[in-house]
Amino acid sequence: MVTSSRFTRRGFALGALTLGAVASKQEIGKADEPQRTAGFPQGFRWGTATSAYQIEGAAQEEGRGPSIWDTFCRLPWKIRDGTNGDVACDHYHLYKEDVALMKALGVTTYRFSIAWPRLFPEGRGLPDPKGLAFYDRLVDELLANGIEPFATLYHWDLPQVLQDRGGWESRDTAEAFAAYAGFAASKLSDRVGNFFTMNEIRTFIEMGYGNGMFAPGLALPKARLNQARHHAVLGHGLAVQAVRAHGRGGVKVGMAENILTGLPALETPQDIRAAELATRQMNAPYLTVMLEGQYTDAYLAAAGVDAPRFTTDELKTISTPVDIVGINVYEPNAYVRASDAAPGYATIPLPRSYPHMESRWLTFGPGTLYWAPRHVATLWNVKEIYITENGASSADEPAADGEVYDLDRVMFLRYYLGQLQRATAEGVPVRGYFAWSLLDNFEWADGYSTRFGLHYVDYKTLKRIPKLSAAFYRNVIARNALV
Ligand code: GCO
Repeated sequence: MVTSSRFTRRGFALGALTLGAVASKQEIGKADEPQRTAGFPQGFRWGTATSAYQIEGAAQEEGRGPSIWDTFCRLPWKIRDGTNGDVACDHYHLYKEDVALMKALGVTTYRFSIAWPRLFPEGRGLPDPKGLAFYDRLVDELLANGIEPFATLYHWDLPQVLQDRGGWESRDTAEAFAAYAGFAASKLSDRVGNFFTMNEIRTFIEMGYGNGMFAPGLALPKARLNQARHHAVLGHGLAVQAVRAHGRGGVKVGMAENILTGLPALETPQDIRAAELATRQMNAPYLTVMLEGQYTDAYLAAAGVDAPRFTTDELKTISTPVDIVGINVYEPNAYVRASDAAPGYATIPLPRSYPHMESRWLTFGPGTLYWAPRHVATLWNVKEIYITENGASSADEPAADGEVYDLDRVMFLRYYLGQLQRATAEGVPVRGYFAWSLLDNFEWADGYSTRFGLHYVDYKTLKRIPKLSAAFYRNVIARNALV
């Protein structure tokens, strides 16, 4: 039920693409006619997203402790190109330049992550003031440029010392995470108004503890895997409470989760209901338990004797009400049709010819960016949704003139954003969108071989080059609309 391979981790969509404005035959070619636009709500937040290990570099600097990714990258055959995040984009030193790139794009928000091992090299105990100082500088630079910071507290860089004591298999890790989260909120929430606890619990658990493709590289038996899932969502709930207890009044907090999205094969009421049911089940140990406070019966029945051990109190903690729900939206995960047989839906297979982006797992499904937030609003009555990540990999290379013409990424963004526009026009409460990513960066087990940036990074010189997609995105932001 829960997919764990990188290729299927996130599906496909052939749904009607309503781009708001489609030129009729007679209109085509009349260049002097005013352009039609498909607008976004006033005050819609446009941003970009990154994460600490993927861009910062400076891995040994200023007291930072090692994380599980530092360790994992040194194991043979784990990273496709044998690289690691020691230098990455060197954002730690070049952050001012990167904020200038954001300013040139015109974004009003930026989602970054804080490296837990910079603040607590030992995972817990005494914080390292030097680690915090970097985020102080970054936040101040963002604010000085009129960019609102959104901070993610955990984007997979667990302090190695905590992994040595069991990592997410241990309940203590959830407690340590909450202590760190409370500390970070106490120091930064005077300037950072929105916190995401964890990025994609599904991915770091399924890939890190389920199939071993990500740090810490474990492939646990089912019962232990289910327990690790449970401790991670528990850590989220404890951290929500800690951010509220130690942050300034009014601070907003939620999760940034990798939702698995079911798309209706046809947009009939029956298939739409089936897609909702499928989405609720596919997210049972993650978003569903975090937003409902219970594991679904189907999840527990499928887990059987391997089900996680939990208490009612823990379920309450896990589902501590959140202010914001962030969803990372990439590929469609299942196309579903209504079915009379339990569970009320049937998944239909993708045709072999179905298109994908440079990453094979990233099948092209613009409708995902409509259905994912719509399901979140319908299933769980969420009032403030953010698209915390959306973007595409492309085989980028500078052309002879030095420019990077990422036409496939431009196409991806145009069609996906068209579907997001459809959602907002229908009243789905999406408040903002963070493009993944500002820069090409360390793409986990793919190393630097896969590029997701709006800006090309030449890893020899660390020079950043805005791609065609950056110009496309800048226009969308400037007009708050798709043209
Ligand atoms: C993830 C992370 C990002 C990735 C991005 C592209 O979902 O894996 O949040 O760190 O780089 O999603 O794969």
